[in-house]
Amino acid sequence: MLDLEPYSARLGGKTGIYPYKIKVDRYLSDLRGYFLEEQIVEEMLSRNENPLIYTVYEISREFEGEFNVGCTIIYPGKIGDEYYFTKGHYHAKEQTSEVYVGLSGEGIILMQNREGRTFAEEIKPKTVVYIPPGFAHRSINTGKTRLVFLAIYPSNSGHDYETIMRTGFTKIVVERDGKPTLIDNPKYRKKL
Ligand code: S6P
Ligand code: ZN
Repeated sequence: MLDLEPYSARLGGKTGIYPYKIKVDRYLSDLRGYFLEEQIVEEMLSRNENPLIYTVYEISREFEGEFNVGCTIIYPGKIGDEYYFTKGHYHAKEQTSEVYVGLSGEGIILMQNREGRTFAEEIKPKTVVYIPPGFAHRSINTGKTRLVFLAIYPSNSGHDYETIMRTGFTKIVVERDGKPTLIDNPKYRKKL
């Protein structure tokens, strides 16, 4: 039996969780090719405008059977009409699921499986979103403040970013008449 030790961490504050082990910042330049309006992204980057889109603070674990706990903070903002979002990924180990817990702000979790079956759930404080095995997931900040949520998932899940980078999600979330609206993604490509 492994001799592991319990820990506790505090939620809230600037980092969303503290203490944490790993911090990952994702800037606009890391999301090249992800937004619908690619030309806006390229113009911004050519002006050396490279906003921070989201940060993940994580307590990762080593062994199978353990859970990673990560806190994601997506900053408010849009590229054109499209709200800031995370890259989105499948878990490399398809059988693994994940639980998100909303801490502050408001947003949407987009989920889709490899057949293109798509779901969208709201994420906000006091909301839990369950992501079943086999579903890619992306989080979108549709509010005017930071969207902060906790993710709890098996330490051996792994991440497949490549598929979503290539196909995109079937839906995107844009502002229409001042409200977040789900529309078909004109750039979605069915996996070959
Ligand atoms: C990990 C979990 C989250 C995301 C985070 C950033 O399985 O789903 O911690 O890593 O929200 O999203 P992404 O798509 O850049 O990993
Ligand atoms: Zn995940």
